[in-house]
This record gives sequence, C-alpha cells and structure tokens, in this order.
Amino acid sequence: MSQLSIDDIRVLCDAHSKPLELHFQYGTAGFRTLGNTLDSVLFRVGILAGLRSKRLDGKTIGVMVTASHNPEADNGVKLVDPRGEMLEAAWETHATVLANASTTDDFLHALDLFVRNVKIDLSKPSRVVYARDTRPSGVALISSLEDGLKAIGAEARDAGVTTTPILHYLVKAINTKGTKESYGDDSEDGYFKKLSDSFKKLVAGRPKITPLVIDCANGVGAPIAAKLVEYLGESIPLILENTSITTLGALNNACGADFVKTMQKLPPSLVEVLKPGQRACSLDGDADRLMYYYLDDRGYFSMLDGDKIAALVAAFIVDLVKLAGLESTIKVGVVQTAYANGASTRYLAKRLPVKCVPTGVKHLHHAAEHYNIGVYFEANGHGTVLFSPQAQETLANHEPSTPAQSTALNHLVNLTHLINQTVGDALSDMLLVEVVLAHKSYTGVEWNSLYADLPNRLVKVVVSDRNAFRTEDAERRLISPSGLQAKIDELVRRYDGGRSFVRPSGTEDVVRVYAEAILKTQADELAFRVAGLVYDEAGGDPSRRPKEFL
Ligand code: 16G
Ligand code: MG
Repeated sequence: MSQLSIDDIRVLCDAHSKPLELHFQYGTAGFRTLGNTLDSVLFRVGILAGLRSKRLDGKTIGVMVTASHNPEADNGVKLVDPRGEMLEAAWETHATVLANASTTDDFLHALDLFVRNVKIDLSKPSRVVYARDTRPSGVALISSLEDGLKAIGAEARDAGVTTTPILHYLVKAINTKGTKESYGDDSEDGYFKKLSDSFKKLVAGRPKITPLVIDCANGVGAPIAAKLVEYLGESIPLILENTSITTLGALNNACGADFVKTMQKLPPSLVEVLKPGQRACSLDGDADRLMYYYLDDRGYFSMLDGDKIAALVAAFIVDLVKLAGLESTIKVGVVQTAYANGASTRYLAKRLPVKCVPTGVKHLHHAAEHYNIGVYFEANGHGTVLFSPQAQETLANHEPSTPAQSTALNHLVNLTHLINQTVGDALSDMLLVEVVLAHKSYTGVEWNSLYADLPNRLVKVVVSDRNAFRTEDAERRLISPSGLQAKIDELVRRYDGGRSFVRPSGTEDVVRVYAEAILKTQADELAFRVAGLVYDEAGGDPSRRPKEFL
C-alpha cells in the first residue's frame, strides 16, 4: 500500500466506521438495505471502485447509488464495469469481505491483502463516475462515497441525479471515447440525442403515435423523462404521471413497475387518468424496469410484462433480419428465466432459439452475448437487446440488393442506436416498444393477443435458512433439501398444464414459489400446496403455518 497515504485512509475510515452488529452482502443488485446503515459501505465501495479502475489500467468504473423499486427508506450501491456491464462476479466477493471488516485496522489489513492477492498496481491512475437516484438518503451516501474516492486518490466525476441506465451508458461512452467503437457523447445530452434521433428515424413515415401515459414511480425517471420529452418533440406525445420526487414517502408507493407487476393492477393514481383503449407504462425507482398496460374498451386492465415485450421485440427483429436478407449470417436468440410465462416461451420457441438462465441481470446479459442478436427480458420488465460486434459489423458492411432490404437494414442500424445495450433501460425499451407498435400498427389489444398468458401465482415462504434451498437447471429444480423436488413433481403432475419451481430469493430472506396452470384457481392452489411443502420441509412452526398453504 506504499503508494497511498495509509494515514489519510485511516483518518477517513475512522469517520465512516462500520456498525458492529450488521453484516453486508454484495448480492444480485449490489449492496442493498436500509439507507441509514450504509455509510461505511459507501466509503469502502469508493475505495473498491478506485482499486477496480487501477486494476483495469485506469478505465472508468461506475458507481450507482439506488435501491431501485425498494421502499424509499432503503438504499444501495452497485459498481459498473468499463463496458457498462455489472461488476465481475469475483469482485462481488471482495466487496463483501471489505464491507464486513469490523474495525479500521481490520479494514486496512483486508485491503492490503486484497491489493496483493489481486495484484493491483497502485501507481496506475484511477477514474470513477458516480450517480444517485432521488432517495433522500442518497445525499449523505454520496458524500461517504466521495470520501472513499478521495482516500484512494481517484479522479472522480459526479453524474448527479440520474437513472441507472444513463450511468451505465456514461461508463461505456467514457471508456470508448475517441475510439472507433465510440458509444456516444459521454453526457446526458449525448444519451438523449442518441435515443431521440434514432427514434425519429425509426418512426418517420408511420401514422401519428397516440399519447402514452408514463407512471414515473415518483422517482428519478420523472426528471429524466421530462428532459427526454424535449428531445423527442412531436414524434411521440408523452404524458408524465407520478412525478413527485420531493414528496416524502411517495417513491414506489402504490405506483411503479414493481407495484403493477406484483399487484397486477393499475396504480390507483392512474385510475382517473387512463382512458379506455389508452396505453400506459410504469418505470421503477431507477428507471431500469418497464411494465406496459392498457384498459380495454370496457375499462378492464391488461398487463404487458417483460415476457410480452420480449415476444413483441424478438419477433420484430427476426422479421427485419429476414427482410434485410441476413437470415443466414445473423442469428437471433432470446434469453429468459424460469419466471417467464410458459405461453411466452412456447410463442418464442416456435420462432427462434430460447435459453433459460438463473434469475439476475448478469446471467441474462452474459447468455445474450452468445447470440449475434440476443434479446433478453425478465418477466419483471428488466431487459434489453444486444448486438454482437460481429452483427454490428455485418450491418455496417452489408450491401442490400433491393430497396426493401435497404429499408430493413437501416431500421436494424437505427435499433442499435435506440437500444441501450449496456443494461435494461425503461425509457429506451419504451421507445423500442413504441417503434414496433408503430410499425405493426398494433394497439395494446393486438400486442396482447400475440399469446395468452398462462394463469400463474407467486408466493413467498419465510424460512429460517433460505441457504438450505439449492437449485439446478437454471433454478427450475431443487437439489436440496433432498427429496423435496420429488414431492413437488408429484404434486405438479396432478395439475393440467402445471409447472412449479422453488428458489431462494437473492434479495430478501425468503424462498419464492412460482406456479402456473391452465386455470387461475389451479395455479393458486398449486402454488400454495408447494409453499406448504416448502414450509414443512424448512421446519416452520406448525402453529404459524399460513392457512392458505392448504
Ligand atoms: C434483482 C435483480 C433482478 C432480479 C431480482 C430477483 C439485477 C440488477 N437485479 O433485482 O434481475 O429479477 O433481483 O429478486 O440483477 P429475487 O432474487 O429476490 O427474486
Ligand atoms: Mg430498478
């Protein structure tokens, strides 16, 4: 640690001491817990981000302070790697170790060990760009982070209050600046221009788009969508709702993508706003998830989730690739998780290869990289489309032989600009959906009728140790507790079109049970029966067994 002033780190570290009783874990979405307990974590993450940059020869690393769709009191932090993707998995463990060192001495010792083990050259430069969402606890947490960055001597850039996907965009734009892979200008302005220019080209000549309502979850999506509106001009009329970012307690409260997906109903705040036949969508608290819905002519609510978005977008891209005459060179594939509705998997598998991977963006993202064009979406509305470098090169160099081929090729090229390929981006995905609807002349009803969702039910079971539950086959089967999977199989066999799986949550101390069946009542019953098996197996107290667990 000779290149750094240990004394400086020590003084700052003392000012951000770790609460002794707490254990922190860098999970699927970084560190995430009550915002007012995260001071020491943010300081240490600042140091870690600086070291990650040094390890990668001074490439810029991103730090996002957000707890996404969680309640307002929660907060969190995650690191973004140089190409705009999630932090490399091995470093999640390093992050957890450093965050849990009890005292300043323990931390300095752990840091020294880490620097030597991972072979970090401390003389290298270090660059970090950071941002936060609108949570009130974000202000203090950013200042703890800044102390960490100062302690490690990082060159730090504050991207202010912005969405998670914009921070990912900035990281990639900064690291590709001036190269032939330049991802765009490294500013919010660059992001808005990139999205709005390509959107306008893609919808040029299509009939006028009808107004779309956006539920901004009272989060950072609100000011960012408001800026986007300026750039989009008259190309699409957007009506922003739930934009109260300074009202305490409003964030994600009875609104937002997670509310809509979980409750399968309209946010109450939109009841008076949405008209029959009109489309709407909800963002989550950091604008990386998207949920669409509409009221039909009779005023009934219909939801179009991540699976429906995947079906719409993948089929559109497959058609464009064929129209461009590139069917034999560009292979399109889809990545889903076990939560994907069985009907969506059936719909997609008839048209293109479909792969199932464990829950969590990084698994989907990496699997999608194996296709020339990889479409990935989680049912919860997080997803994007990745164009491999080879596919982008083919698109750039292909000589179309007919005007129709040329048009399709142009559309594909514009899609590579419209889509935020670093991570799921609610606003970019929303524009993508609007492009497809405009090209297909679909209303929500027609989009929804691509396939009919199988009725399904998700149930949480509180257990004493969720780590006792281990899975295989992309979380579709349990390997422990032993014998439980056989019992689940036996139950599932009794239900028409039945499917069920059990997995430990990566973000909450619970086990999740998913079930689907041909009839809603059967899906509910199957889910509760499987939940009952899980509860009994996990040694739950019989007197507190939830009564629905048949
Ligand atoms: C996190 C993941 C999300 C996943 C969810 C599952 C990221 C950035 N986010 O929010 O992809 O669907 O966790 O939560 O990876 P669970 O493990 O509690 O079911
Ligand atoms: Mg989110």
